Amino acid sequence: MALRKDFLWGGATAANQCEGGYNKGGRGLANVDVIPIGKDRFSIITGKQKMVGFEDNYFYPAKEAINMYEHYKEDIALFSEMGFKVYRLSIAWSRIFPLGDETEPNEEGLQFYENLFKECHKYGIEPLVTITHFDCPMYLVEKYGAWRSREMVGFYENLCNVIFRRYKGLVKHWLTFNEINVILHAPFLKAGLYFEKGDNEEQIKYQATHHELVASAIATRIAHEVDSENQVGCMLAAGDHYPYSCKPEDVFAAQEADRESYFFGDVQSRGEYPAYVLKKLAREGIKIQMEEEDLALLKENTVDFISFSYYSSRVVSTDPEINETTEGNRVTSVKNPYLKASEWGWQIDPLGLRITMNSLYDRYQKPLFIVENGLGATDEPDENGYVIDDYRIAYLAAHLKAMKDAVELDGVDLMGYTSWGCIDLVSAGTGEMKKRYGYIYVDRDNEGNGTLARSKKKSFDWYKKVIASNGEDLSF
Ligand code: P53
Repeated sequence: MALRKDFLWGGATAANQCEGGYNKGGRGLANVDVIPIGKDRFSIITGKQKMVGFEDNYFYPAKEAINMYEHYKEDIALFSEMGFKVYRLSIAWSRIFPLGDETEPNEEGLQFYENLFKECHKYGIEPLVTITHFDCPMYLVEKYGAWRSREMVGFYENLCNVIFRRYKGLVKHWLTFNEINVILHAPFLKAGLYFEKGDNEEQIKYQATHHELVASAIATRIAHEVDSENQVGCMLAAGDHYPYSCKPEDVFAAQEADRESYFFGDVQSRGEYPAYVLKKLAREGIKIQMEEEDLALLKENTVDFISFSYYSSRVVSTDPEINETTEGNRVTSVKNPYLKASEWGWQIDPLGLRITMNSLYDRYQKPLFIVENGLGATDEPDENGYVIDDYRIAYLAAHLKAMKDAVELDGVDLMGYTSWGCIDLVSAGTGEMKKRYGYIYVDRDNEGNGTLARSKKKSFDWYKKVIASNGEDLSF
């Protein structure tokens, strides 16, 4: 069994990392706008340091990003030249509802995405839309404490009602929350949560999680009601945990670490809080406030497919001597001595993708969709401005090979693959432009200098050939 004939090849971006135009078209301020590059970024992302507006002496890369707000036609034309069948992007909530709690949406914001989706369809590209990719209107953060408040469910429901109706016929594939499990590790970036002295962080994070899970189920319900063609996916930051050794304690620790993420997928796909989470919450004294209808909502509105990001596997050890860590995807992992790492310390493990796909498919028995994967690297354009990114091609080719193995040899049902940052954009983790993932180079640096000119890298033509051959030809 080869890849599906209608396999959805493409690339992925997120509004806050590429659009810019933070104050254009009536857009309101969002949490993602006020996260600067630099040494305070991590404490702001994690909600330990409060940043509610722009302060002097900081640079905020999302304000302009790569200005896709004004360049989207040119960018989509380039995606089409590569043969994209799908383009994953996210809607900036505060373009549609600038404050978040209005009853009437902002027409200019709605029109922007309508134009963008129509531009995709001009080339036969299906938009795959993430409803929220880390963003939350800043007004909701300040007035309601963002997702810690139950009222968020209603505001999100309004957003969904508006966009599902407006974009009916233009969008069929939806993801409710990007990397929903990242709320535990990057609560301000992911869900607009910051903490005051004396806050019970775990309590707040799990309560906010419950609100997002309920909101996700409601979104799924509305999507199906509005258009029976709509398919809704959950979106998990994935990457299996390996035990460092075969010591049973290590194996158990790895299982527990996996469950921290599975919890979200379990609720969204199976429709129930799993027993291991209920036990953990009770043990830790975390009490989730639920409304009467919540459990039925979760049960009756499970997702149609499972989407995930995969950059790396992770390693767990219970041995205090084994403590050499790596800077892996925000959640530090013990270093895997068998793997090499990227310049940013993310360990490179193509077989881990196949392993992760098998774990997810065994667990949920629903079609999978890889919606993020790729290598963040420094690119050095040559004298003609051309980037020969063989390192990126090697990473992608190895991962695509592993992906095909999971499909062809293991029988995993896979809908598509969108590589992350198909055009260079701002890094979510570090705020850098220098950490590039694209097939398309964008002339902009960490300080915001550059012409924003787009140019094709070597990987552009390679990916075009991969898509044209439906993944048969990975050579370079
Ligand atoms: P950057 C945490 C864990 C795994 C992936 O990351 C993560 C994060 C948050 O940083 O981010 C996802 O840009 C995310 C994208 C992000 C991409 O991975 O730090 O969905 O927004 O850009 C890559 O290299």
